[in-house]
Formats: sequence, structure tokens, C-alpha cells
Amino acid sequence: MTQPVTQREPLVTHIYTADPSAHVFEGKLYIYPSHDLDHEHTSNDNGDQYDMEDYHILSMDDANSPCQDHGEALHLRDIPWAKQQLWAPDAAYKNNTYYLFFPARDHDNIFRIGVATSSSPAGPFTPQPEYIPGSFSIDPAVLMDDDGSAFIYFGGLWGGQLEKWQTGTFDPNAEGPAADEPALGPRVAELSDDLLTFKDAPREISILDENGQPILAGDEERRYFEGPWVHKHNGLYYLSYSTGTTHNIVYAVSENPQGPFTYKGKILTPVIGWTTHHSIVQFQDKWYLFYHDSSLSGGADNKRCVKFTELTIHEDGTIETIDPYGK
Ligand code: FUB
Repeated sequence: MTQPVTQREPLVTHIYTADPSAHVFEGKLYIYPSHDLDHEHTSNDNGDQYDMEDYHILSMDDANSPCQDHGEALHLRDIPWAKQQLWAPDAAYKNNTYYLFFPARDHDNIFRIGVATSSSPAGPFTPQPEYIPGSFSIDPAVLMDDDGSAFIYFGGLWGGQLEKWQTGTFDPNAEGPAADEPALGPRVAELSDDLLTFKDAPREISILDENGQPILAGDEERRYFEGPWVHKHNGLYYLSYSTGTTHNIVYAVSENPQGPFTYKGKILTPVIGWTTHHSIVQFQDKWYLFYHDSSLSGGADNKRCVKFTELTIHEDGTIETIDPYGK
């Protein structure tokens, strides 16, 4: 695409893209999305319609310039441990190396998280031969903290299999908690200095309501579903995520990167299409929300397009709710 990007319009239209993780690398905006394929699949609760095989990385010199597709950066065929479904990725930079974190189903049909490395933010990326030991579920998001520590957040319900891991091992028959029990939280693990392994076993993050009580599984307007993202602002950690069945992006805050987090409100109201997935990045003194919808395909859940818009964080630290189709 040679035209400058327009906020709230697809970043690219020659491929379907979703699940954007945006970062500033080398003075530019780099976007790490899923690459939705143009095939017909009936939607189901297991997410079989999201049958992606590779990643393309996008970049923009600034918020008003064209968006460049850097081409295939990693393909399923080159990942020995992965069988199918390259879902929402994220990226990080350390040790003069760029790291791409990504979920996929392994050869036992269990979602795991892998990592691949490159000398360039645009790739191509070389995958590690095995998934990260002790990893499971989907939607990795990495926070590089100011003191040099790195945390990976992940987890998703339903097709993302988080319900199956409540005992610490995979139970294919496990169900989620009852409506009046605490909801499942995303998981967090500190990454090793080389960003290739977990330092410790992943821990569950608590998300609390305004009274300090855990958000319950039946509270579908606020409970965690998938797509975690953590950014830091004025010393506070903001955990934002999708509520899945109610289709909002919401946020909770904490003074500790591992929580507990206190629920605060909505960032993005529902978009066209079942899934909603986002990232938040500061670039040239402004904050931006990257997100997707299914507008480019006329509403097909599995053919999405990445968009972005400016985000307002108020003086008191609260985030203004965005209606994706409002003003
Ligand atoms: O793109 C596949 C899955 O859909 C992602 O991993 C979820 O977050 C949802 O956007």
C-alpha cells in the first residue's frame, strides 16, 4: 500500500490481518498481526475457523505514512513442534535480537507458545526447535519492564484451552468454573535473561472488582476471556483484555506487574466480527490503540483487518472508551 494510512481504516487490504501487537522499534511502528487466510470455514466455539499458517509483519514510519508489508516472516512448515493454527503473536527486543512469541497447536493438538528470533524487527524469524517448556494456551504478550525484567502474559478460554489447565496439567475434559466462582485469570511468567524460557512456573493473575472481590466467571461483561496486553503508564501497570462473549476490550490496573489487578472500565466497545483483540503503544508522545474488525470481509469472523486509532489516557489515569464506529 502506497497511500498513507487513515485511522479506523484497514492498515492493509491485500491480505487479512488480526490480533495486532504494536511496538516502536528502530524509531518506527512495527505491527505483529495474525495473518488470516481467505478460506471458507464455519465458525465454532473451538476456533477451528482461525486456521492460520504464517506471519507477515507490518510497519509504518509514523502514524500518517503508508503501511508496509514485509512479507512472510515465519511459516508453520518451519516450526518442528507446531501442527496448526498460528494465532496471535507478540514481539520483544533484547540482546540485539528481536523475538517473536507465538501460539500454535502442537502435534497432540495442545496449544503451546513458541519463540523465534531475528536480527531485524521485520524478520525473517528462526524458530526454536521446541515450544517454551511449561507453556500452554494462547495469546502471548510480553512486557519489557523498566528494570530490565521481562514478563510474558498469556491465556484464552474455549479454543484457547485455558479451562483445561486448572490443575497444572492438561485435562481434556475439564470445564470452566461455575458462574458464581472466581473467573479464570490470564497467566504470567517471568522470562529468562535470554527470553527463551520461563524463570518459574506460570502464575494465575487475579482480577478484582472495586470492592477487592474476584471478578466472577458469570460476570461476562468484565471477566477475562483472551488477548492480554500490559502497558505501563506513570508507574502503574495496565492489563487490558477481551471479554470474549461480550466482545469488549476492558482494562484493570495494578502497582505490580503480576497483579492483583483492579478492574477499571471499557477501552473498546464491540467491533464487527466475533473476536476483538488489541494492543496499546506510545509513539511520538501519543498513545495508540491497534485493534481489528471483520469489516474488510463484510463480517466473516475469520477474515479480519487491523486498524488503529488514537487513545486518550486522562490525567487521572483512566482510559477514554472508544466506540470503533463513533466519532
Ligand atoms: O486469531 C485467533 C484468535 O482469535 C486469537 O488468538 C484470539 O485472541 C482471537 O482474536
